[in-house]
Amino acid sequence: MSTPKNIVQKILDAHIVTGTPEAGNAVGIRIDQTLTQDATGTMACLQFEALGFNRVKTEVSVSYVDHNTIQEGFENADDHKYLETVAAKYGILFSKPGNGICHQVHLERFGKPGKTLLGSDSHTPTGGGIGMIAIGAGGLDVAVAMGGGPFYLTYPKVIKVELTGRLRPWVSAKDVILALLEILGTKGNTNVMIEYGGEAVETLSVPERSTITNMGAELGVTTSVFPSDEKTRLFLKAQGREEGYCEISADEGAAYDRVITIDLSALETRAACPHSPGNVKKLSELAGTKVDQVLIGSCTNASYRDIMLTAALLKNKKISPSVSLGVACGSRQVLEMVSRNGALADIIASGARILESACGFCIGNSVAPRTDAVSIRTSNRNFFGRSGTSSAQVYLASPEAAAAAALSGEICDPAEYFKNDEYPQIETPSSFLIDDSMILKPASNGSKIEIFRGPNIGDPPSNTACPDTINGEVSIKVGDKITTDHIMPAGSRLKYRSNIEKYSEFVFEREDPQFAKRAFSNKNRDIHNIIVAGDSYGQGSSREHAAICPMFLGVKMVAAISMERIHRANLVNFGIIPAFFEDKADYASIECGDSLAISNVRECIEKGEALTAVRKSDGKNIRLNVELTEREKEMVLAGGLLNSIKSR
Ligand code: MIC
Ligand code: SF4
Repeated sequence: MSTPKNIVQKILDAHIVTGTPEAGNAVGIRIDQTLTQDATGTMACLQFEALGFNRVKTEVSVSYVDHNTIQEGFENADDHKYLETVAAKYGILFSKPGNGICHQVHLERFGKPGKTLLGSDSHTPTGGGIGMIAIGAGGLDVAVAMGGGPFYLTYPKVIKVELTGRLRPWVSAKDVILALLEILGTKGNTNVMIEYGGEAVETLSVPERSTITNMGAELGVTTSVFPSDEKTRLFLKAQGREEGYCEISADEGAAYDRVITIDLSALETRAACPHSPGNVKKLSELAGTKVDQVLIGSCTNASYRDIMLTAALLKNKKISPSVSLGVACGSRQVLEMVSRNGALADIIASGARILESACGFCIGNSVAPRTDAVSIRTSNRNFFGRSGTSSAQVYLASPEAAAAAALSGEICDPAEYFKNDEYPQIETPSSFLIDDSMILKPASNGSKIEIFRGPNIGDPPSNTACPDTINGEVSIKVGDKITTDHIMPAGSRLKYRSNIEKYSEFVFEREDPQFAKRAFSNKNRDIHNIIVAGDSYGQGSSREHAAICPMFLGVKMVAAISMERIHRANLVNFGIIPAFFEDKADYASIECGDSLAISNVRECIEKGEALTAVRKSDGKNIRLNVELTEREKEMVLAGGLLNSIKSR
């Protein structure tokens, strides 16, 4: 009899094209579906074009416009038109602005159990709620997958999260993932996938499962997946897509690297406190904190269930006069359904602002809170400054907790606040309102489609080959858990996503406003910039701009204690060496401005040997490990993936 397999192994093994499926091995997998969004998609599509593909080769590729929908100035509207024409030409479905957030819409209209999905957004694992292996990656990796190329990853260790019991009223899926964040934290979970199982799985609807897998991104795991079962079938049926259903469960006796049990009946409501999704506390400990702003929405908690629940809690009540409440449905499907059934009117009547079905506040491009405000949100990230206001204190919690805070004006336990009310039971509808008219189909023959290129659209940026001697300077030294939001701010800077030269002016803007100027001047004097970082560098988003813009400024190496998966891959894709301190004490001794000379760089990389950086001021030797697969070595040496493909 063959060895029993868990769900991760079943789906991955059915998609392997290169490598041996053993934890720690580099493998390549076939990608069935891709998604891109506008903030990363323009670069992904420029790269798709530069790679010379003439049609997507996946089963489904969808290009969503959901991030830069404010369209302040012409830049983003130009990007969107570019994306629309590229989609029409190359066989990609195009989801227009207003149709909803990529992950929510993808779950509703395209996700299929057993399939692989690669998305140029770190919350692509939302698809794990419907039984997919859904992975976030940089745009270049997604461009390759759209063209039919494999996606390379480390075959993961699998942690099983066994769910027992049943959620008590007022405790919700958000509290499950916050509890797991409390256990596993936001760092040290690279090359791991999480598989949910246990008797409680059947008590959670697909959107609730997706809230959990969505925020698995904050753990730093490659993805998270739920079984595909009767609940999955009913969800697909209600979306008119039952033919896409197949059952997927782990084999009896399947092995796991670790098992964590969470008893849902014992869970209490929680919130992630400023400034990390891993800084989790029980709501009872935070009760009484005055709240200025409440925002319900994002790809984590803006499903039909979440918005209906919000409406039920706000019905016939008024929010606290001191609170500004904003509600954004995750998709147009949700928005139209709650408009037609009257729930939206209950939300409006409570005093809420209705926001567009888009990323909006979550990416910090609108509704920034006032100075020193306390903001409680149902989204997934509360990194420093991400809301658009550096002094704001952002908490992440469930829609139940958010609604209670909006009504009372302070953080409180919803079970306590609503103790005289019945907990609203929101059933998954037997049929959702289906209208795909905002998803444009591509031309069957794209040869006649002309691509629109506004003045903002340039060529994809290029890099030079890796030098043999690094004449380096530590142009910035940062601490632990530096996120891509620290490296490459989004919010009001988002509109420059397609203008690398301009966007590069804002690298590490909040850490050190002089960094970009200093790095650029080093580059002009042939000094190679080195970023020095602590533990878990590059947490958070998949934005490859956090590699592209440093590359543009002449950064050749990031030397860190540890690094997160997507960001490390993006550095390699753009020819920046990811290096690791052999001795952590060297991290402590290095200072910004130190000159570091590294010789025989190419040879050491080829042979997989550690690099030795010599500090000019005192001659100290600092050993830096560079662990790369053969494929990655080729990319780093060539100065990035595009160069390595061209040189082949
Ligand atoms: C995010 O939530 O940080 C984003 C904005 O969706 C990013 C993508 C981006 O920066 O464009 C992500 O999660 O990958
Ligand atoms: Fe959009 Fe926020 Fe989700 Fe990122 S996390 S995709 S910005 S809603």
